[in-house]
Amino acid sequence: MITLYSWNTPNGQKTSIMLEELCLDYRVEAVNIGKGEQHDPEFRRISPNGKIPAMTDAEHKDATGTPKRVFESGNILIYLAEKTGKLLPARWQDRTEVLAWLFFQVGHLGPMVGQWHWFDEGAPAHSELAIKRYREETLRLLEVLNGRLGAVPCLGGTDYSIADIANYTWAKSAVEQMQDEEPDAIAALKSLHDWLRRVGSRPAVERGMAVPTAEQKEESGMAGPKAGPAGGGTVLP
Ligand SMILES: N[C@@H](CCC(=O)N[C@@H](CS)C(=O)NCC(=O)O)C(=O)O
Repeated sequence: MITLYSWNTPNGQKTSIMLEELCLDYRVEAVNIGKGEQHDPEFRRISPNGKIPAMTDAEHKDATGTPKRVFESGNILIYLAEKTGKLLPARWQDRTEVLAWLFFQVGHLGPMVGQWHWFDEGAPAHSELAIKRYREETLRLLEVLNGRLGAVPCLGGTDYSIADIANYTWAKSAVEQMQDEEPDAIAALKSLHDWLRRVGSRPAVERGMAVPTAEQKEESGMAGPKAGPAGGGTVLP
């Protein structure tokens, strides 16, 4: 049995969409990052960097009977693709294109949108320079996606893959966030909008976007709020 530790954020939703696409049996532990549950020492044994999403897979246990841990959302997508032989092509010419767009999200789109969001809404002090820098970079990355999707139906080429899943949640969030500020620039991204509609209408994507549900949050047994610096604190093995 797989256990997914997650919350309703683009990185978390990437992994629940993947599990839904693969029709795998999994249970959800909701980790309320607004309350600091990501700093729980028990959780950090699974996710050493104190971030969601993370996962355990009881199909593979070590000598002590501890299920295999899998952390970092991009790694989770690759792990699940390799476990099932789905959504990541085996042919190297196709695989390298899918992985390129996966890493584009992990290294560019996610961090830029995340920083833009934080400087715009979460930072204790206003920095126009930082907001401008991350907003412009986000828009540029959306334009890169739009260019690619003008040439091929899916980011990896012809087939839907983990590259589409990874970029979907972040592109959706960025487009929604930028719509009011840059309406003309966002409206011009026709191929991106078409892809967002196509990916967003997949039943597995709709289900994955809703995880953790209110019910899953209620059932989760995290010990409660924990004090701890964002992304810092004691490093556990
Ligand atoms: N590189 C990581 C980033 C994960 C990440 O930043 N997760 C955020 C939610 S989207 C989080 O856990 N934030 C809590 C915190 O920073 O304390 C991944 O792709 O899994």
